[in-house]
Amino acid sequence: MKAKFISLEGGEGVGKTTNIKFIESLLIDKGMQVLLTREPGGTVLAEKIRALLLDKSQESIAESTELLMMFAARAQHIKHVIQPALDEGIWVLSDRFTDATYAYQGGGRGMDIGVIQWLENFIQADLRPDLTLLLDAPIDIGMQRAKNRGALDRFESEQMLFFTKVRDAYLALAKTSPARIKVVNAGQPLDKVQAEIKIHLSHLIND
Ligand code: T5A
Repeated sequence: MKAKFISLEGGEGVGKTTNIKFIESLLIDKGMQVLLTREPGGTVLAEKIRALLLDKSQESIAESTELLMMFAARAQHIKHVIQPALDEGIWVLSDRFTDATYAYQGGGRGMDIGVIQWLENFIQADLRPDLTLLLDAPIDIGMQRAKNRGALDRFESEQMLFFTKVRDAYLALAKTSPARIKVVNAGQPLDKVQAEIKIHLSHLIND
């Protein structure tokens, strides 16, 4: 079977990191070779860009700078990690990908969607995830989980209105791409979240 590219998306603290490990173990049980990665990040240079993006102690980052840094990190990630893995038959699981740019920079920051689409086509050509699991939960649940985990980064320190726009943008994306983006109710206990994830994965594997 051709290797597939799966991304996990959602707001802060909804459980992407927790569930990506669950997905990895499900796929390994099915005999797939799996690469776990994340955005922004995934290569040495892209992880340096991530550290700059999440650091709130430096000069304020202009919105256009933030957008270009996301795509600069993504270009490295695709060239050095994602595409080579897929070419070798390795399934790729990414904790966030370009839907996060549409949700955070497009929805949250209000940046021009046309510019994001242009950058997506320029950087990715026709590379898109085969399946995107959008973990959706009320914002206060995710933020409480993130707070319990420790100090908040530059994005997590945004105001409620920002996260509302991000969540709305994600749900709008899911409506426009229902075949690729599957919404999972991440406000439930973990076993129920994982039961939903398992159903979506089995459809992908059996396709
Ligand atoms: N960004 C990223 C952009 O603005 N544009 C982009 O293009 C991209 C790619 C990256 C930041 O960059 C921004 C968005 C982000 O702000 P990140 O680390 O990927 O940051 O994102 P975070 O949302 O900050 O990731 P977190 O690690 O905080 O959250 P997760 O991974 O969603 O949550 P997780 O799995 O760590 O879980 C949080 C806690 O909740 C518990 C877990 O055990 C953990 O303690 N938990 C549950 N508890 C109860 N019930 C459940 N169902 C639970 N699921 C998890």
